[in-house]
Amino acid sequence: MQSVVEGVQSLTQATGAVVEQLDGDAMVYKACSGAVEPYVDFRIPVSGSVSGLCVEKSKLIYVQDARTDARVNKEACEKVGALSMVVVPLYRQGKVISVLKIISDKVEAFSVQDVQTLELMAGLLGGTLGQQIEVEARRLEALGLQHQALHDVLTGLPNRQLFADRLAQALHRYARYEHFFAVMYMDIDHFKSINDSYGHAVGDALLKAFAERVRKNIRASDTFARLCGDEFVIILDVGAREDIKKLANKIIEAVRPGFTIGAQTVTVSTSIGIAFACDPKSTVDDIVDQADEALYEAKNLGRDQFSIKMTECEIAYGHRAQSKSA
Ligand code: GH3
Ligand code: MG
Repeated sequence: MQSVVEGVQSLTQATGAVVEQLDGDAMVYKACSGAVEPYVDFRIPVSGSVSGLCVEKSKLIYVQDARTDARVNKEACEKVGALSMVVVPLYRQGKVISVLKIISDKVEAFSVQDVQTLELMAGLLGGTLGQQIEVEARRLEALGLQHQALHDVLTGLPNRQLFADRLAQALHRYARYEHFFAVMYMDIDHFKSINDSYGHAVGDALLKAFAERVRKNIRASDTFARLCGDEFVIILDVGAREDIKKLANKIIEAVRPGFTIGAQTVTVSTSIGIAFACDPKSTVDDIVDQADEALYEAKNLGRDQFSIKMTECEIAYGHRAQSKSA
């Protein structure tokens, strides 16, 4: 598509060219060159635009002076600097869902030859362009569906399935390269009472705000997921064991100040259980169970704190980290 708009611009007097696609009640700039290059994804309402009219009437439209032509969307023309334009329909299986348009920053810029060139290109390429647009739309739809399947709707974080996949990858890296990592399992303290006191909607808003606050305290390269309810996990690359303790404290402290939700200020704390990757033969479930056990301990110790799952490997790792930093 990009080479078509660039080609048609260079073969005519155009200062810019664009392929627009019908999307609901808007025409969307899908491929742009020259003066309109910065406007990919720009949307203009179908009604009151020349491109919309071109789709509706399935015929070429030549606007000689955008300032005085009642068919154009004046605001959009000013934005992209179009004073004259020619728009042709692109046919795909007998239907018009997209257009090819050339624009100029001068009035009456286009010759009969320009118009013929544009029609010729549209005739030759219309079907192919339409097909490309459909393929692209399907690809984006598939990506959207895939994203939906692997992310939590409320917070937008990776869900349990994506977390398990990332944890399995982390375990492979650990087994192969001794690439150390830890899992932090966190659960909001007494979250049920928030739902009970303020209602489920406030509970939902709190979960979102909680996730956002935690996210600000970790690296983009860490996997931060919501497992279910008020349970969240982080897979972290670990430098030194002390780093993990510092980070756990940082998160616990970041959560303590109240969250403003509508007219309410809601205060919560969180408990954290930490497990280190220790055994190359560990499974995803082993690590999660260990972090969950540590979380249980943090809850039993009075909440609002973290606990680390002590295993032989973890102790060995602690020594290793100490000797590294010594
Ligand atoms: P604890 O300190 O032991 O963690 O106590 P808790 O009250 O937080 O207990 P627990 O973690 O077991 O309870 C989580 C509650 O979260 C239970 C459920 O009603 C609520 N919940 C689960 N999913 C959602 C959700 O999507 N939105 C809201 N608002 N509440 C949820
Ligand atoms: Mg809880």
